[in-house]
Amino acid sequence: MWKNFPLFPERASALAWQVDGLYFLLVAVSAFFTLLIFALIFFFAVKYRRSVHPHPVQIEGSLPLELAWTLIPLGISMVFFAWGSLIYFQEARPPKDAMEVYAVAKQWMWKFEYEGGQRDINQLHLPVGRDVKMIMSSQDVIHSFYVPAFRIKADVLPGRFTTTWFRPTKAGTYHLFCAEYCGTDHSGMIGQVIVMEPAAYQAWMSGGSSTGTLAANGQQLFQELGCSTCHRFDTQGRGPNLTGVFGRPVLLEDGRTVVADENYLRESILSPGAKIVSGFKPIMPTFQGQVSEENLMALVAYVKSLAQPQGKAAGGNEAAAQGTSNTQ
Ligand code: HEC
Ligand SMILES: [Cu+2]
Repeated sequence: MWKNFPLFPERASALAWQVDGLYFLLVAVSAFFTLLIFALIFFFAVKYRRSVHPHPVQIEGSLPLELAWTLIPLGISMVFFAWGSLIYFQEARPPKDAMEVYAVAKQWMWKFEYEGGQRDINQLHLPVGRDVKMIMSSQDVIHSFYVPAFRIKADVLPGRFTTTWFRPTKAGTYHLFCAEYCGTDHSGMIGQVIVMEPAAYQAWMSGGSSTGTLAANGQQLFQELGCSTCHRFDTQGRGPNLTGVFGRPVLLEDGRTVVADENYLRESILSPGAKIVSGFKPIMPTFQGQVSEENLMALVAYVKSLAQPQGKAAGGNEAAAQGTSNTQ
């Protein structure tokens, strides 16, 4: 029945049920009050019809009534608020050990890059049961990453990273839409999310042509663009040592402290003058216009890998390692 009459998209992520639960509650409460109001209108229209009550009495002021219609809606909306925030906070905070996929949106396609360096266009391959963190940005206008089966939608903006995460729970192929009107072929900006069993996923991953992990590509760019002349790992260079920077608080020259997240790294590379690290001079040149979105993501992945214990730094092969250790 659901196949021919798809009122609801399939539920294929860990969070899908919670989103639907809240949605059903909203619909149920709205339906209840709509019916109640219509029933009461009808009831009072009959009860106080003119032939029985020719001269209605005006009633003014009633504390119990005022309290009732203030407190009951307040209580109900607080339930929505609390439940909604609970889901929102879960959705806004990716788990630490999530696998990461970088996405670049542009008119009118989706480009994906995995930690292992494999690339995909308009297709996103994922293993079932793993937490996935999407790190996304746009090359031109605002787009929006929307996978109905995961109950996930996140805007993708030019000039900064936005993130979202989910855990696919069911193998299958799901729709990916752009949910922000972005020009002539907006409606054609569609793709597929292909969720595979772990073994099939491993096979797919190792079959794809890859030119080294994302972090390794970033490391190469780090040399080519001359970052390494200032950011050294052996001695103190003209720029800070980037080991362990990611995820840590950074003290700035103006006394503020900011956490070095993906957007901080992005800004450090494109507008180095925006936040100067305490103890350093603003001598870093801007790389705005010199690095593509993809290269920027590789650089960010590389700097992030410097903050992780060895092994993860080598790239996205820890999934493969897990896969083999399970079979031993
Ligand atoms: C001319 C020397 C120089 C070059 C070249 C350079 N940087 Fe920097 N970088 C600095 C200095 C100095 C700072 C600290 C002052 C500041 O925040 O601007 C810095 C800060 C940073 C930070 C913030 C570090 C922290 O501890 O918070 C990052 C990330 C960074 N650079 C990445 C890069 C990347 C990636 C490249 C190459 C694309 C690069 N830098 C090229 C000198 C340089
Ligand atoms: Cu779009």
